[in-house]
Amino acid sequence: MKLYWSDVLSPRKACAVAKYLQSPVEYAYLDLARGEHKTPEYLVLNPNGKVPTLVDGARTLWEADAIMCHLAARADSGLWPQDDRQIEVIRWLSWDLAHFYRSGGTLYFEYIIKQRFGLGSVDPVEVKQATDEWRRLASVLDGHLRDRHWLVGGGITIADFAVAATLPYAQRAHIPLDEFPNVRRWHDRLSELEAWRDPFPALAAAA
Ligand SMILES: N[C@@H](CCC(=O)N[C@@H](CS)C(=O)NCC(=O)O)C(=O)O
Repeated sequence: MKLYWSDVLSPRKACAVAKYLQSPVEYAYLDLARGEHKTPEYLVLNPNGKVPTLVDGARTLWEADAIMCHLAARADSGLWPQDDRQIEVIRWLSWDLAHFYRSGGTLYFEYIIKQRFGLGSVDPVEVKQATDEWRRLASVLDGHLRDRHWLVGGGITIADFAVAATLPYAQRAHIPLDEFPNVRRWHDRLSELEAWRDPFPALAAAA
């Protein structure tokens, strides 16, 4: 398997799961600043021109959540449960992509990506909107995690890897994580995993 990645948000999910599962992956770094994700060769694999992308034999997959599912299914891992919990996992993946990841991702973009790639200054209107929305969503998550260790069932699943994706950047992206103690504790628990703390192969400094 070959995993095309860069040291940014969406590939972080795929890299973390690949490291956690010790998946037999060959890593291919793409330098976004040099447009390596927009070359004709790469666009054949991923016509969106985005990272990550996984190639596993005849199968080419893009979308980080689908890649996490594939890696977990291939390893026969409970990260992608094969019973009724799967529906709960999909619920959290959907909630995340439609809502939570968007507001956290906006703050990540405003405070980290803009500066890193020279894309201009922080937009206070975007920041205010995203921060308000993030707080509203985080209170839903905080309530769910009040008496739970993980999002679904009794063990870690890809839902945890997905929903937490922006949280390692909380401080630098001005995400008010500390206001939500159950979310904070859950993320601290996740951060006990080396694969979560340090998901990227050695090469580039994480953004
Ligand atoms: N929904 C996609 C999002 C992929 C995505 O937006 N990746 C960003 C990095 S986090 C990217 O490749 N940005 C470069 C660009 O859009 O030019 C996924 O989860 O894989």
